Amino acid sequence: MAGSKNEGIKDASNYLRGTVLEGLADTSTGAISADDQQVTKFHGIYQQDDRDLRKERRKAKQEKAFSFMIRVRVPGGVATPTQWLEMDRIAQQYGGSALKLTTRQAFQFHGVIKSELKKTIQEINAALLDTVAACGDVNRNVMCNPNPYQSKVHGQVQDLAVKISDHLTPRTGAYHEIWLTDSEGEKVKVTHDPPLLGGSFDEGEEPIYGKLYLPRKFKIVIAVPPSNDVDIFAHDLGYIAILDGDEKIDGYNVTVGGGMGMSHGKTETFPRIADVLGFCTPEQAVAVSEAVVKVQRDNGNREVRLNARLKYTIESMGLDTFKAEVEKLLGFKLEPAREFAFDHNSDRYGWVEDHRGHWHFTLFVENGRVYDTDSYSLMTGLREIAQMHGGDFRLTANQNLIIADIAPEAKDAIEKLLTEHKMIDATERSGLRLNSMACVALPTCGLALAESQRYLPSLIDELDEIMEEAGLREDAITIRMTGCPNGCARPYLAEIGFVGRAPGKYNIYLGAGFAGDRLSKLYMRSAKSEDFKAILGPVIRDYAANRQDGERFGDFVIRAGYVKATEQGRDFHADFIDREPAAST
Ligand code: SRM
Ligand code: SF4
Repeated sequence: MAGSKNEGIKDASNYLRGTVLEGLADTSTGAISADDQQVTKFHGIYQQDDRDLRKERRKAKQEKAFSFMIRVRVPGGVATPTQWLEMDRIAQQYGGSALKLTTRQAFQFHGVIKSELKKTIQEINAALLDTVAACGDVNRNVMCNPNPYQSKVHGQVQDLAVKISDHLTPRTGAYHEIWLTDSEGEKVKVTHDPPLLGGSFDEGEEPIYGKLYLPRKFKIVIAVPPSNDVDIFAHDLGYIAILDGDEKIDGYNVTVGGGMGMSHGKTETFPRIADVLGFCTPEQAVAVSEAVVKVQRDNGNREVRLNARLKYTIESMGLDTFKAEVEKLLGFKLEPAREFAFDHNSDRYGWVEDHRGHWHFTLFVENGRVYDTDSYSLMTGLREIAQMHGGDFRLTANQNLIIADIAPEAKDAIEKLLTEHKMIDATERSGLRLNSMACVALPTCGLALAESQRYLPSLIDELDEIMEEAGLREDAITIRMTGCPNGCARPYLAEIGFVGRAPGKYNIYLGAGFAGDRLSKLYMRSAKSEDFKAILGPVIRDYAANRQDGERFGDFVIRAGYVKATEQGRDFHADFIDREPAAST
């Protein structure tokens, strides 16, 4: 058939079955076939290998140290204490005693070996969570603003996230057949039988997606202004809640065509800020998601995978034509978009009391990594909180965690645990660190060109010396790093962004909007990590000395002429001024 290799794999997979079951039964290797690696992504599972071990394994003539990453879908990022405890236990048992909170409000386990993969998935399902459609060319985890204290409408937004997620979940029975069966093919008893997954084993049809699913991944978020903590403009489809007073949602502005991923040296790829398409009522929101997905299904580029995301479909169709196609499927016109304003895209830390007198604690989790070290028992502390917590946990889109809905009488006990395990201290980190994010990168990510989450913390130590000297310790500046240009920590929406090009070398981007509403611009290409202090020191000092009242770092670097503003993604690569890095000090 015509189309990219992945289209052929989807076509031949019989609605995402492939030969995964046979591959799992093959004990001669820790891997599965290349085609099945594409199929298992739709089930939330990625084959990886430990890249730190590649050299020695090659020398010893052993196959790579294969293992699997499992992504658990958590619509809206809400997990119960029981689910938290199960995620913790599964991480201890199968996932190297570490849990990852992702930039899309999901859990990830790394290092799960093939022989334990099926058991792990079954135990995740037994915890009333699942991994279906956490990855792959389908709609993924639906995100929403996680802050329950922000207004009385949070519950409505969370409900919509779950509704859209359920509506767009693939219906194939493949997930059941492969993961929720025993070696005889008999269905195993798990308490969570994802309700919308066809349920019947021979159901093959996909009413929304069809046989080839979408041309590429698809991401949906819901934001409640003024907080843009879900980075709405980075996603294929978004809903901006428009409130009627502080108790009711009047409807949503619909955004389309955001995305971060690009490839170095390929200017036909670029990050893009989503456009506002119009306004819909709460009752219309699910239908809008289906219509947008279908227009992308039928018009997305299936030949060239690099240009298959919705952002490129909109660039090639034009926004007006795209909108007309969506409205044709809907059978009604979207209303004109309403006024809205965002003021930040990162999280707000510490204690907040809500309108019912309940408490919520937003905890800084550096790069979303939950694990214990000799000096910081984060994982143990959160386990002890989960054992006595009567509210819930909320994963944020900035890889942090809200211990939410704490009754007034339980607050002291939770605060005691937060203090004992030094989690309270974590919220007192510098402004730069609290607004930082790094993607996974090495050693598990097969696409990483440079370090990210293992490097950013020490870079922030260095930059904080400059910030402190300049009197900026408490100042919030968003800083994000990724190990490659795919943009998993949304670096092009950070005021300072580092994007890996090679070991120890990064592109530096400056000038994104603090509210996540403007893309950054390349400031220096392939800068060496040992030069970062010398490169950024003068800019930070200039900002401290010459900023205007309330001026954000991202706005200052544009006004001061360090970079030109990027109006929209197609201009992302324009106006780059090639500079030599300042000499190292
Ligand atoms: Fe991502 C691929 C990790 C959020 C854009 N991403 C990957 C893979 C699976 C690598 C691969 O394909 O082999 C990474 C696995 C690394 C590992 O070892 O865990 C990976 N992405 C992540 C996570 C875990 C980063 C993190 O540190 O939190 C995030 C998981 C989110 C989730 O729960 O679903 C993650 N990825 C994102 C985001 C941010 C977002 O969506 O808000 C983006 C940019 C937004 C976007 O989609 O445009 C993102 N990831 C990509 C891309 C580029 C897509 C593109 O359009 O070009 C790839 C590569 C690809 O798809 O081919 C990718
Ligand atoms: Fe891997 Fe690149 Fe994503 Fe980082 S940005 S996790 S290196 S794909």
